[in-house]
Amino acid sequence: MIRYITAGESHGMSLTAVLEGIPAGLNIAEKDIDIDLARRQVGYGRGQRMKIERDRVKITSGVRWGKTIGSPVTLVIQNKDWEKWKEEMSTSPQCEAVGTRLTRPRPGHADLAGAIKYNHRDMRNILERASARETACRVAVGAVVKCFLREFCIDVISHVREIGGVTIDVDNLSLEEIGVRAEASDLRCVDGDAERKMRTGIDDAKTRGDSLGGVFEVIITGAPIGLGTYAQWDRKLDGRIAQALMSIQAIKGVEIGLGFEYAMRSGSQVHDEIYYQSPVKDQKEVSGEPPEKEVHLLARKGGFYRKTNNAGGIEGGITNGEPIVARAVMKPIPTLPIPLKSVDIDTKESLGASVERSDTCAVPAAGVIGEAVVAIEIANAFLEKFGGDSIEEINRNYQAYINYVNNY
Ligand code: EPS
Repeated sequence: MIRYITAGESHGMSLTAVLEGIPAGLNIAEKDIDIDLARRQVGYGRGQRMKIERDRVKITSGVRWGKTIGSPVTLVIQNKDWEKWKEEMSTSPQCEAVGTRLTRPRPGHADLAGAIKYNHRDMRNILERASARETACRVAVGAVVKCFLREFCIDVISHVREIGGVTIDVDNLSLEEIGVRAEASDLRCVDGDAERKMRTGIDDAKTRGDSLGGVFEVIITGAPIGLGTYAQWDRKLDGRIAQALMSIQAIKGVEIGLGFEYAMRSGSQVHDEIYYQSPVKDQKEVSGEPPEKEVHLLARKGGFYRKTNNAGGIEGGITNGEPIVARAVMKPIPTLPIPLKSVDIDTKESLGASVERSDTCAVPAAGVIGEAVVAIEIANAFLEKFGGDSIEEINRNYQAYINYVNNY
């Protein structure tokens, strides 16, 4: 099983993730991770911080000569802005005298509840860790995990469906087209008209000193039938995906497949009917040669399939072989240039909340973070089923299963 923890404050020296359970023999390079770190940084509506940072990872353990060796992988991302925050964020008690305190909690942020919980009189102790900057670590972890999934032809894409009430209005795009269009748009939006309106909405919000939220969608292709299980509540894959997405800063709701729209339709209108087509037999399987990657693809070209995917690829907590589709809603960022009412925790006076530098809208970035956290859940379900200590061992287990499914 893959597990990881992250550490680091938004304006601290660096962010660190320690990742355990990545099998040996996976090709991994810092540049593979940097690509996703850069994708997390773009997005129309982001603030000044993203102009300061050029997030780059340093792998400091677990990889030798370009391959994982089975020991914990440590990923470190330096915060460039740290130079300006050296004293404010110093670990030394001497700097407390020159530091400033934040005493007006922002509605919608962890500030007040966190300060009371941890007995802090300075909101900075809360916001530095509650900040979405931590998600750079999760994207780095996710990038490693995506390399693992790609070994088995499992791919992850995301796109933005809605920002500030403007929703995309395009039907019948292939998954490939969704991926291509999302990457070409700085709002990660596949619909040009909606994108223009979203942009205007973000500009207006910025002018008003306000912020906007929205909805993104993560799609996983190539996952085989049978990941996750109905047998125990905490092993249901949809539940695990929901938890992972909900753990992203500012996420307030998650849907799988049709999601909340199920409430508006009857059973006969929503359940994905089952069809069958003989799987294409692979020559290598017949001849007993070690199968190659193409075999995974062949396995999905035939067998049981659906013409619709309202279930979002998961039934009873188990993948059914269709693409996995999960959506999440992000609330508007709580740091507002024109602040909402708050109370000073020292004087108990009613005053505007404290204002920190922030983004107007970070929904496109949240989509990239969504890719990472969902990828981690899929990889874990995959390892549960096909687990081994090296890529070769997992591949053998996986191939045996695919051959079995093809003959089912
Ligand atoms: C973020 C870094 C932060 C914010 C934002 C996301 O940088 P700073 O606080 O220095 O401007 O831009 O953080 C928040 C949304 C938040 O609530 O703190 C990042 O790297 O994604």
